[in-house]
Amino acid sequence: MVLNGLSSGIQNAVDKLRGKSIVDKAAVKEACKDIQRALLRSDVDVELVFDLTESIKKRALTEDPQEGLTQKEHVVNIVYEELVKFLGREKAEIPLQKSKILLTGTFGAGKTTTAGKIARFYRNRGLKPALVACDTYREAAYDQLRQIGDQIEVKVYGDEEEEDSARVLKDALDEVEGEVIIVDSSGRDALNDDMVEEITKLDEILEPDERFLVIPADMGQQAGKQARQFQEELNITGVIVTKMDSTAKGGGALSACAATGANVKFIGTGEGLEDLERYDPERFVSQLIGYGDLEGLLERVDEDEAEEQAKKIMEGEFTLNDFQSQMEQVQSMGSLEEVMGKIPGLSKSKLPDGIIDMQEEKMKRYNYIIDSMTPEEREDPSVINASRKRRISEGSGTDVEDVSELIKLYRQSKKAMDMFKGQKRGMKGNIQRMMKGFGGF
Ligand SMILES: Nc1nc2c(ncn2[C@@H]2O[C@H](COP(=O)(O)OP(=O)(O)O)[C@@H](O)[C@H]2O)c(=O)[nH]1
Ligand SMILES: [Mg+2]
Repeated sequence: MVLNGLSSGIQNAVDKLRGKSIVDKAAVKEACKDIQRALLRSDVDVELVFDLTESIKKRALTEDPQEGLTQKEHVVNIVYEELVKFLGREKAEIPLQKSKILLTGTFGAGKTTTAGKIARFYRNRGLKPALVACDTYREAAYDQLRQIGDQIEVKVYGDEEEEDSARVLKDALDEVEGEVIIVDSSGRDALNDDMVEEITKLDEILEPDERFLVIPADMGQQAGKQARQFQEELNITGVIVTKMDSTAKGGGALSACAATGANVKFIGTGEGLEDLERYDPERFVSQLIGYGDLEGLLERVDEDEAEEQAKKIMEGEFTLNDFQSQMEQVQSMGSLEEVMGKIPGLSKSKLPDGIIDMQEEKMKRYNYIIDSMTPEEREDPSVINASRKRRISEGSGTDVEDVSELIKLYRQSKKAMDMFKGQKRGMKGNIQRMMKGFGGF
């Protein structure tokens, strides 16, 4: 799981709180102790930890519960709100428009991998990305980026032979075709004069919209110091914290960045190019507390339609019509994988591979196929026999295999939905309502 030790520690604290019959001063204190322990283990700065638990204590013991909340819900809600503030407050804005992005960071931070992840992120949202390999420092850096580009079918510009990264960038810009230009650069052990000089040169040539500092989460609270330093020297516009999956120190890195005012834009959650999430503290804390983040997910879809769909899923009528409108919503929200990963109980491992790789092209084809079906077939795909399949494939200009593939994918999704349905109730609403649904307050 992405959040490692921090998640289980915080979840524990909240679960314990939830299990109490009354939440009094002693219970609040105990919860604060548990939260302190979890955060300190995650390498969060001691002073920050104490400030946080002080605020929680103070609010929990002095504020009256909002209308409609029990004392217990009230306290859990305060924990939630304070943690959100602590970990960054605002959801990262990533405008989907033409832009130029320069990546910087120390050796091994994850720049090159992240360059590919960002390219994939934009590609999946319908913008054409281009990658530029400006790491002329490390052996085979160009090859590494080119292989990444191949995986996601994004063109990589660069010159294996050229040693001057400024030259590489200039040449690339002369011929580059793409709406989002992502420039990878070379790192050093630390931000030294040599590196500042090189990045500054690239910066002048590129005139980027974003300068992202890539920081590995295993730096823990040291990430704050590094973010400040890069901020001062290179005027970074955002931070990407990588390797959230492979260290217990993610909480330290995120809270330290938040404390220095550095904007965390994305987090890296694995070695795969799909392992990138836009950073959203509310969603992140919902996950920490263990309630998934349906809220973050649903906020991006049409509310009424989402509710209607949620109801249908809960009632067990997940038809191809629902599948189709979900595909549409998903296309407007981000990759399906990203979306599914946010639904509690529907972790990646339970998802059929076909879903994860579903690309826009395929989605389009699937849409044509569903459009070519009769209303009866859409409501109940089990009536689709071989001759109907042929008719549908002809009508939609696709192959019979495509039709079979879609039906299979639909069945798998339905199964996943049924599983989800069995687990949880309550798809919509604010955190308090969500917690009611999940926790049995
Ligand atoms: N587990 C994990 N590994 C990552 C992540 N991002 C990058 N890596 C790995 O970190 C190593 C260094 O990454 P690279 O992109 O070459 O770093 P660079 O030197 O900054 O360009 C590689 O082995 C990557 O696979 C992440 O989010 N999670
Ligand atoms: Mg690199």
